[in-house]
Amino acid sequence: MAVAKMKVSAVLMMLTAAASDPTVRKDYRIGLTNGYEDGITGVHLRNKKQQDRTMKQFMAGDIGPGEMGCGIELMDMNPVVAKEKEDMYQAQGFDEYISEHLVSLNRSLPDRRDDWCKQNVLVDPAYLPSTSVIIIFHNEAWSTLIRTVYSVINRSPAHLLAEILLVDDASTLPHLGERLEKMVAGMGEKVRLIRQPARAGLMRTRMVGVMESKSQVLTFLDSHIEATEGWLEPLLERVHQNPKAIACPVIEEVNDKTFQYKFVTRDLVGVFFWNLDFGWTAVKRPDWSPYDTPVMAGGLFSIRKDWFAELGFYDEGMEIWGGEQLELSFKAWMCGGKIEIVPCSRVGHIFRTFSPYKWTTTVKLPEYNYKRVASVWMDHYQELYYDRIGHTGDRREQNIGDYGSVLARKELRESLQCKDFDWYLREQMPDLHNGVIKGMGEIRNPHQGFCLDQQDLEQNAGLPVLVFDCHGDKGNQYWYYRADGRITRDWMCMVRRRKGSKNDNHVELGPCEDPNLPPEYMSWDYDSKSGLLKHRHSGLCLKVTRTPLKLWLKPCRGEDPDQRWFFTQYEEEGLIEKEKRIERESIEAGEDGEMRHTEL
Ligand SMILES: [Mn+2]
Repeated sequence: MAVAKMKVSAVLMMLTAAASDPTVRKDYRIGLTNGYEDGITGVHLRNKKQQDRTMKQFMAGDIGPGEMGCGIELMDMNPVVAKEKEDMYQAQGFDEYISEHLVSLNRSLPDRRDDWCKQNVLVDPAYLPSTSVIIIFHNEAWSTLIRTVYSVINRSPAHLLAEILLVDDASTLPHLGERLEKMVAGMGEKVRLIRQPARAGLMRTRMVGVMESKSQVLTFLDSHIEATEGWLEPLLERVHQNPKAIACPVIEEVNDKTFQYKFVTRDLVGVFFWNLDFGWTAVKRPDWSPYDTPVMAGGLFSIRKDWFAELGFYDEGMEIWGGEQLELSFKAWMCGGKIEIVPCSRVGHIFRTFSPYKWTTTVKLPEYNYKRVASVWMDHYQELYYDRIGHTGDRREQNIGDYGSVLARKELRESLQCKDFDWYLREQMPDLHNGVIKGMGEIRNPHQGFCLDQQDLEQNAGLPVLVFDCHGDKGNQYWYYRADGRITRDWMCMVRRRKGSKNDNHVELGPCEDPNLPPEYMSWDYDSKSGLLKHRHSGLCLKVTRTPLKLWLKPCRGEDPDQRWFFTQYEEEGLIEKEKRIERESIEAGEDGEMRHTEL
């Protein structure tokens, strides 16, 4: 008896010892993280303090790692486990090891709603319509997929969640076979798994979900998200109030390395550039009320099914991924609807730094899809996109290439009697609309055969604008000259070297608007005859030298061949403005203006 008692107490001691330091595990030590920028306020600060407290609870051994959205870092790892972790990262594009082994599938998250949200409920949730949640996936990790589904079930009022449709786009990973079927079978009647026999891509796979759905309102989600408390009601309220609204939650970040749920503390709208890439830009909002966005990110939104049908659903002529959110955004606005960001609805999403997916398709993505969007919806402005692809100097048709038939999509647009793209730009993206483009393409000095060159990144502000041999591949040698005198890429402008700059070039990359500098400082006067490019503020002209290979601002000399610069395309009245004028004149001359959508 005495021996047995001793054994029991020894085991208890060991348990106590292990529990005394919750950061120590067999193969590593656990550290928690919850970093944010300084000066956050309001609910963001409140939620950060919650995360701080949760970290203390973890240290006390009261709670698991990752709770309340805390991030996790592993230290002093056993090298074998470290290798396994790295392999899992490479396979998924996020730290699946941490997700699988350390973060609960049911973890807690802060309530992200500002008090405003609770005081401004316009429709009693009892009277809101229910929704079908459609989640498509292809080779998603187990833990992130299940956590997605659990977060939706746990944080949606039961009467508003009609069903969750999991549509598998021909996954090949073993855990998504029978194991997933058993798991879903145990989730109750509301969760259904639908299989695609062959890889069909995002648009067609989502459409399978749409056709199978039973609710009037559809809600699309990615397969690696975490919904927070109260995420669904404000989305449904918006589509209930305006049947032609598309309502998007604020997409917060589930960090791909630590799985920290990170708060988005600024108000953002979705925008696009002439290469049709999507981006976010900050706006000032007085409160947490819904606000318009020109385009949406595309992964997460609610829409009424009848409105989606009227808009022709997705363009099923598109391949695999990319551009579908632009198409939906353009037509929603142009055909009488709207797109809104709903700050009271917050959903975390894992942003991958690379895509681990492989697909076989004969077309180049996302360009193939972008061309379909451009040709159907962008009227004259499609030329701005076409000019971004292919090779400088090649024929337009050769640069555009094939993008399938868009006849049915053009008929759809005609039948909906939509407004034109110029209206959309003016109303929704006035900066892009006002940024009349006079020159585009290379900025070439023919004497040296050099082109202006620099990578268009915000963090490149202060780097010299470079000159290299013209390569014709567009990219970093693709520029615009705007009617407001700016020489710009999509984000950044060429400006005179600013005070305190470290580069010894006379021109550098800088912001196109700088509250500390007069606009002339960022502006240039261009004479398309002489090729002189004169800095408006200093009156000096852009000059290149071969040795040293460098750009200067020098007194203007029309006879100096090293001061001559030419754009690949240039129109004094504006490139698109010229197209618009020609069309106007041909309509006035009695030609059939209705032809324009089908003729382009
Ligand atoms: Mn995603």
